[in-house]
Amino acid sequence: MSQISLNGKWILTSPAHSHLAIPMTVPGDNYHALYQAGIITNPYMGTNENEVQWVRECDWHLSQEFSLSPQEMSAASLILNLSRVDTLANVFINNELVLSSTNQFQRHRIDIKPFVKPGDNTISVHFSRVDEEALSRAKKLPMPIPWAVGNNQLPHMNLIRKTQCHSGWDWGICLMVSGIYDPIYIEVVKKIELSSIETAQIWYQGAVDLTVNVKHECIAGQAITVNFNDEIHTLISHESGETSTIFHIENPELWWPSGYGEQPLYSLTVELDEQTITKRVGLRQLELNNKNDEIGSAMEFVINGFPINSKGANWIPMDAMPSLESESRYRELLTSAKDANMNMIRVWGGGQYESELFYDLCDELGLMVWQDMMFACSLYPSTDAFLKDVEPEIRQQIQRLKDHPSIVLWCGDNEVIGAIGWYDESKNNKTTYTVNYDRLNRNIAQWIAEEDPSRRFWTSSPCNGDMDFGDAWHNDNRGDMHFWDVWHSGKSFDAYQDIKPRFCSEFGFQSWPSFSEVKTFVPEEDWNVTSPTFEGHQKNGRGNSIITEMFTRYFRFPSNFEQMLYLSQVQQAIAIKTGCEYWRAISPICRGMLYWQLNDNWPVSSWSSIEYSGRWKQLHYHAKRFFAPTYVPFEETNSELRIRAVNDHRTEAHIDGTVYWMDFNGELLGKWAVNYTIEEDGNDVIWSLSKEKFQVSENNSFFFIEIEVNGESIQNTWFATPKLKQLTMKKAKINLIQSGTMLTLQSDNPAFFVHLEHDGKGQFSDSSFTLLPEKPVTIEYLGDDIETLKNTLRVYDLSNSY
Ligand code: BMA
Repeated sequence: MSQISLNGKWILTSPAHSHLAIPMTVPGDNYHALYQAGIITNPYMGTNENEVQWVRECDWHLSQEFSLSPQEMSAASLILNLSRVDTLANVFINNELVLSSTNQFQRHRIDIKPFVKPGDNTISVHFSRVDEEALSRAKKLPMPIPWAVGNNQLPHMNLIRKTQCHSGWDWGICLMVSGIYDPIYIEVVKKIELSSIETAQIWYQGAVDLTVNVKHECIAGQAITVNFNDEIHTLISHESGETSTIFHIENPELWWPSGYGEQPLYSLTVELDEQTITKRVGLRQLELNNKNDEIGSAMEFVINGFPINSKGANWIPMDAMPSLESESRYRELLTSAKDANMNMIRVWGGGQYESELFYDLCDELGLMVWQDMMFACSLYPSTDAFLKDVEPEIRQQIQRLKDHPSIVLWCGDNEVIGAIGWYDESKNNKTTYTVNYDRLNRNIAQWIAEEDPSRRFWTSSPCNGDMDFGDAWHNDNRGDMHFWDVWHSGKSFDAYQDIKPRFCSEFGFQSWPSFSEVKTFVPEEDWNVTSPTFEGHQKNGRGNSIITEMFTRYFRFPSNFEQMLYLSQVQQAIAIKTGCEYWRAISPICRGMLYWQLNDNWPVSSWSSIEYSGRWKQLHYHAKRFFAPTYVPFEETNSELRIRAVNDHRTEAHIDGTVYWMDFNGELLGKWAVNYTIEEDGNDVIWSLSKEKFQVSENNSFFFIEIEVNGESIQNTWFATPKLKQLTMKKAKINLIQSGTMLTLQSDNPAFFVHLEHDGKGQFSDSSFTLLPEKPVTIEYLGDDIETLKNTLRVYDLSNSY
């Protein structure tokens, strides 16, 4: 019997709208339910965001009936499990208050046995307005605590423990959702409650001891079985409420980040009194190397003794309407990350501690997780009341997550140290606000250290290191860096090459959505980058101007709306590639790069490389190449053009390839074979050419390398200037032959950023690539919507964008 699920159909009502009673699926949110019931229009379409704001100005009630059998009623306790309750919620069982919850990130386990009866029972959850509570909390503060003006559309959301981007962000719609986003259930405890399990690893040469600690109700004498990888240990419950056992594993199969090895996961199952907890355990050693060196100090993750080049992107919540989170979408997004050769994801502090599913998938796919605590871009109070709200949140989240092998770091927040310097109140009183920061942050560090001594705590992202409250946006000697000089400060793309970050955890460049994506949310009369819909779906004040201004710097101005969309994605890909390619070329100085941002939570113009629908932008195809474990970045010195080989593998790699020097008519000016064996974790120059040799034809020619490594082919292209508008590029005529899912492209002239797009689902094996004349390329369509592919397939390239 063990669990009674309360998931499924509930009824949503609002005291402000007495006529309204609609079905709502839990787990889920009220906005989605209102949309499904036809009460509101789809908030993501057109300018509808403005029309649906009334929803946050009401209280909302959710209720459901459930029934209990006499047998269930005979249980010792009936534990109601609630998590991700958003946010200010009173929970009633048969009209009696059993819980007042004020923090979306806390979990609750309440024995409701005293409140229920055999037969029919009612559970109801009353959500109250968050904006009013925030205002009233702000009035009671001992000093003003600045909130994220410019991101949030509502004031003081930093005082409420709710996903910070719900009230809008510089890529995010303002949807103040409420609801319950995790499964809700009653645990039937016959005699003794199984509360939780946790593991710890102690490593020896070639062996590991895995301790399994079981927490239970303080009742002695009950049998507990612990099954690790089919080895069974039987324990007896103890009156202290805790007992443990150790499994010794010789020659364990090691868990590795993607690209470095496999991700074996051992099963662990604990059973007590018909309650079961299962986990999958990855065995791996983890270290964060911050040792001082001749530059400053390292920022290098070391797994199983091997230094890792962390490559990936920042993650935001997958949907502004949590009802739309689903296993298949988590899987699709995270698989897309892995497919682009990423091995790390940063769960950004303005979102949410992710669902179990997210971390299970990261374990499975070998995606390391940099986990922020949920604080971002605002200041936060350090009052007793606030600390009291946050402490259980942090402790519970760490307990919940710490057995995931993918998680490699606990980070205190996103950009909160930096934010001290953003707001007038704190700028003018830095001492007070820095002390205030440290009071909260020090407590968070302490709670985390107590819950998980196995991982490092990192104060903030970005941060120069422990007790360093300096400017980590501009110090590239130590710690992690957020480098925004190109996007927010308007520097040119090559500014990425002016820094040598130890670990760049944020840097980004926006693009507009693809034409296919635009068709899903922009009415045709608004197909214009300054239309109301387009401007409503751009949340970064100067965003559209920056994109357009950058066009004028680097490109010939695109001929129409559709080509503007295409070119914005070329531009984004070039920007991010410029940074990543250079930072890989300086490895091991730089040991990590996570661009901003992987995904979108609604259809919008943003820094993402994957659109809301799951479609890869051009950047994502480029990332697959520039993040490849063995890659060939170009490098320019004063006198030479060079190609390097970088190899992240734990074994040597053999590179076989050709370098082409060609003019824009397709005339070959030079050709070199490259054959090179690059050692593990290696970085060597494998080809070079004196600049004098090609200076005369700089604007008339380009370099191209194609290599085969481990059976995969990777290409890279180099232009003598980032100002592609100056090149003497010829119009390309690209011929496409489709045979089922195979698409063969051929061009008369060299064609660049050749990009395939269609309105259906499914990626291509490659896109946004260079196509040389007389070298046809065959691309595979990896989806199953052949009909849409046939009808809507479009081929773009740079020469035809103007
Ligand atoms: C970063 C993030 C976000 C923001 C992004 C783009 O610093 O932490 O706050 O969305 O910049 O401005």
